[in-house]
Amino acid sequence: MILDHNGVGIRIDTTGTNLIIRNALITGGGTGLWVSNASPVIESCTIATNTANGLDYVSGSPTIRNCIFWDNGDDLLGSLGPGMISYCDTRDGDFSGQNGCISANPRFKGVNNFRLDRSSPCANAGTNIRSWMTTAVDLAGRRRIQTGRVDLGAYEMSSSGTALVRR
Ligand SMILES: [Ca+2]
Ligand SMILES: [Ca+2]
Repeated sequence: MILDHNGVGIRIDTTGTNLIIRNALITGGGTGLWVSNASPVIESCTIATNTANGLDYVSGSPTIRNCIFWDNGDDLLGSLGPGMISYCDTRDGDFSGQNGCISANPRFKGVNNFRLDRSSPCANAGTNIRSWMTTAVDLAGRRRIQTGRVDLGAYEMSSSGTALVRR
């Protein structure tokens, strides 16, 4: 799913308690995700260049992992508990160094091209959730896990065309 919005990308309140959001690119004018009194799973998403905030957290217990929050007004806003977020890359550095989270330029391929460059620190930086990833594809239709470990964000770097292996 690519959500280029003008306002709030996805607003999750009590009616969306068990919502699962995967492999989504959320970008635009306003706030990407808004969570209140809900416990959604948000994984393998790229939430970038939202003019307000990436995630506006009010309350609830979301599970957020393997996501990139980059170049939003505030990437993560609100008092998220440390157990709610793992294996994410944020520009604002929230939770960096905890639960596999980092704060490093994801090296997108270009403006409005949120695929990862070969030098991206988000490559192979995620945690594999084999229950759904093994047979899944990324936002571009490529295998979700390549080179043995999932990448952060909605796009998996293709393993084809990688450097020759010397033996
Ligand atoms: Ca923040
Ligand atoms: Ca990978």
